[in-house]
This record gives sequence, C-alpha cells and structure tokens, in this order.
Amino acid sequence: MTKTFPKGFLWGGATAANQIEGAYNEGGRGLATSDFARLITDEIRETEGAFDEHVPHNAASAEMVADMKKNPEKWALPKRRGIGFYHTYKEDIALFAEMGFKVFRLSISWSRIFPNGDDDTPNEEGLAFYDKVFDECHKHGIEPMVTLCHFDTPLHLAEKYGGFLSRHTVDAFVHYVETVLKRYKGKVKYWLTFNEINNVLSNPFTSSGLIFDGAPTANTCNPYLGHWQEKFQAVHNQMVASALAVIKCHEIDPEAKMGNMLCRLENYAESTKPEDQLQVLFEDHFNWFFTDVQCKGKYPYYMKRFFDENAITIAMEENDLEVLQQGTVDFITISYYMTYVMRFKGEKVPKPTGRLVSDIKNPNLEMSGWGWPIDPIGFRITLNHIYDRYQLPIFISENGLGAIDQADANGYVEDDYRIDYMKRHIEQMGEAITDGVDIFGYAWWGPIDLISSGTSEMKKRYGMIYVDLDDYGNGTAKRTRKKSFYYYKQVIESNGENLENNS
Ligand code: BGP
Repeated sequence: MTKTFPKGFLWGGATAANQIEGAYNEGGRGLATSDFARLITDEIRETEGAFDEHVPHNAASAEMVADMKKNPEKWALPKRRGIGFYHTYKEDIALFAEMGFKVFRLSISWSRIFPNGDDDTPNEEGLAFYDKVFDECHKHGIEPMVTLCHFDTPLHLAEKYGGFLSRHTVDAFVHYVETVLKRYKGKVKYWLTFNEINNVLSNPFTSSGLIFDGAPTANTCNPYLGHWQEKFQAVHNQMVASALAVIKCHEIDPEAKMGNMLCRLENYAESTKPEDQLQVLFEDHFNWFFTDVQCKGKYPYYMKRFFDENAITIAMEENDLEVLQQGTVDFITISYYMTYVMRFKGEKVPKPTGRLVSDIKNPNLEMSGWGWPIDPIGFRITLNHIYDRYQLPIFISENGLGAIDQADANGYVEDDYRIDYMKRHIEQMGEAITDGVDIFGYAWWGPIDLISSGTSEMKKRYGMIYVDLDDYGNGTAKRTRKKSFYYYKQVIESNGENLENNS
C-alpha cells in the first residue's frame, strides 16, 4: 500500500461515560437513563425470545424504570458499575499512551455536571473530575475528543419532561454545553454533540430520553417500533440543540471544533431488482436525514412525503430553521460496524426499519459472535459516500469487534480475530484516503473492555486491554494487555504503514 495516512493522523480509541465510569452515585452525580439499562442474560434471551437476540433490549418502559428505582436489587444494571474508570482513569490513560494514542474519545456524563440535568448551578465535583481526566490526557500528549451526550440523558429530564420531546430539555442541554465549553476552553479542541443521533429510531430511551407507557412490544424486531411522531419530534429538538451547541462553541472557543456523530448504516440491495434498490434509497434517506440537517443546515426534500403520508407534524419554534442553518458542524464523525441488506417492502414510502442488525443475511460476509456482519470493503464504500455527500473532514469515532475472549492465567488474550478485523478495516480506510476522502482520525471502539451499550454485557469485549470483570461485576478489575495491544501500538508507531501481524 502507498503511504496513505497523513502526518498527524489522529489514531486512538473511543469510550462513553456510561460504559466505563461506574461510580453512578459518587461525586454528586445524578441518575441517568443509562443507569436503567438491564443486563441481557441468556435467560432473558430465551424467555423473551420474541426479541431478536441481536437487538438491544435496554429500551425501558415507565413501569420498568419505576420498578428499577424501587427494587434495584432485583435487576442487574451493569452500567452503574462500569469498569471503574472514575477511579482508574490515570492507569487507563497511561495504557492508552503506551499504545501511542493521539486522541481519546470519551464523553461527559451530563448528570455528573447537573445531577437533574436542569439545575441552576453545576456540581463542582463533577467538573473537577473531567479537569483531571483532560489534564491526564494532555500530560501524555493525547487530545481528548468529547461527546456531550452519549446515551445518558439525566433521568429527571426523561421522567418529568419526556426527554428531548420537550424544549425544556433543549434549554437544559444548552446551559450544560455552555458550562462545559467555558470550563474546558483550551483543554478540549474537539467536541461531538449527540452520539449516534439516528439511534432514536431503534433506542428512543437511551438516545433521547423517551419513555413510553406499557411494556416493550413482543414479536417485533424493535421493542418500541413505531412512535414515529414522538421520535421525529424529539430528534428535531435534538438537532436544534446540536446546532445551538455548535453556535455556542464558535462563540465561546473559536479555536475548538464541533462535530456530529451518525451510526452509518450502509445498505445493499438484496438483488438487482429496481424495487430492492428503491428500498435502499428509502432506508438511506432515514439515515442521511440526520446528517443532512446537521451538515447542510436544512431539512432535506425527501422527508416531506414521509411526514405527510404518516401524519407527522414537527412542532418548530420561530427561529428553528435559522438556527439549524447557522449551527452546521465543522466535521462529521461516524460509527461503522456493518452493512445491511434491503428487500422491497411493497410500500411506496415505507417506515424506517429501525433495526440494529439487518434481518436479511448477506451470504458473502462472515459475522461476529453477535451476528454483526463484518464488511471492511463496506467501510471504504461508506467513507466515499459520506465524503461525496458532504465534503467535510471525517473522523471515525467508532469501529470495532465485540467478541468473547479467553484470557490465560496472566490475563493475556491471543486475539488474532480482533487484529484481523482491525487490519482489514484500516486497510480499507487507507484505500478511502487514497481515493481522496479527507479522514483525519480513527478511534477504535472500546480500546479497553467495557460494558456493552446494547446488552450491558461485559463478556462482549472490544478491548485491546483486558479487564478482569464478568457480567455481574465479579473479578479483580485488573487491566492486562492483549495481543492486539501490541499490534495497535505497531500500527500507530508506523502511522498505519506496518499492518502486518508478525507474531
Ligand atoms: C454504538 C455505541 C457505543 C458502543 C457500540 C457497540 O452504538 O455508540 O456506545 O457500545 O455501538 O455496541 P455494543 O456495545 O452494543 O456492542
């Protein structure tokens, strides 16, 4: 391969507060929606078999949340515990530095700064914690990239205001953003607004703080499929909140840049039938919609028909459209895990599938243990599509492989499967750069084993650093280096030139 990666390319890893910090009731932190994400055990998979085993089950109903508050001991809620990063951040960041990280993507827990989300004054202990974390990064020459909200809306806002359904939550978010922008001015150069903003379609609770009445519906791929009116209203409000955050960022710290974050769902047609290709177009629209607004600053033409035919009315405030136009992002970030297969549904304008994993299998691809198709070439296609559409610099804010690891007595894991995944994806990212796509960095999802977002499992490991903890929090929490740790170190040291797995 030619020398592809530009000088100063930001290699690193990505995490989220709710999946690593733990300490959910320490340092004055308030409750967040992520504290109500139950562990999906094999037993739950069997007894609630109506759910697709690969679809996240952490959408909570009002009843579930109430019971989790009243009887927490009945539930396994691993995100409350995380991997203890709140106390081990120094050790963990030192390990990232040893791998040569240039960037560490992490998120701020909003309810650590404003316990209820909308308090008048911030919690100094929470602010001080992130000061320490960012200082530690800089000590090692690592640039923090900070997500403002990664699936952890403060619970109070979700319960009292219906999360982002309400403009009150938008105001609270903007106040929070202003507070952290002022506090960390000069310390944080890269900000992201909402993690995987399109996730509202499949995970309305975690993504937008929406709580629906009644138990999740059985016999569907998605516990809360439908509710389009609420979901698209909430996401409108989030997009306004995101635009206001960008505007604030430019006012408060002109040196800093703010990006967005899309879970990019690249779709293939199942056959050469034009109808299947049409389905790809429809489903693509439900993915591009979010970035079209955030990058181009206006609602795309194609949503009108969908809204009209489904009687969806978006309530807007007077200057919303202007705000969206002014608050376009400086760069675009995506998570990329897999590709999808589309078959015509027989509808003129179908509803979004709202699925996490394609229900139609691609026979040309292998799959991870969680049924996620592995598609490195799809990564190159995705990157080209995004750049073609927006012409904005791209940062890959997540890419990774969740797998079951077997650690030896010393905590060492021979994870050639992870190395292979990484190698093939980095190669294709290199091809995309050679194609002319402007990519300025790559963050491996979960450089250290952490709690899964979708199923709250610990055994679904992404890390290059092993953490001795099981699904129930048993273990020493000791950190050890896996084989992939040394591989990624070599990749970073050679700025992506040496991708051979030599040992
Ligand atoms: C993305 C999320 C992450 C992360 C990742 C892997 O959707 O932004 O938080 O966890 O997916 O998903 P999972 O943890 O469910 O395997």
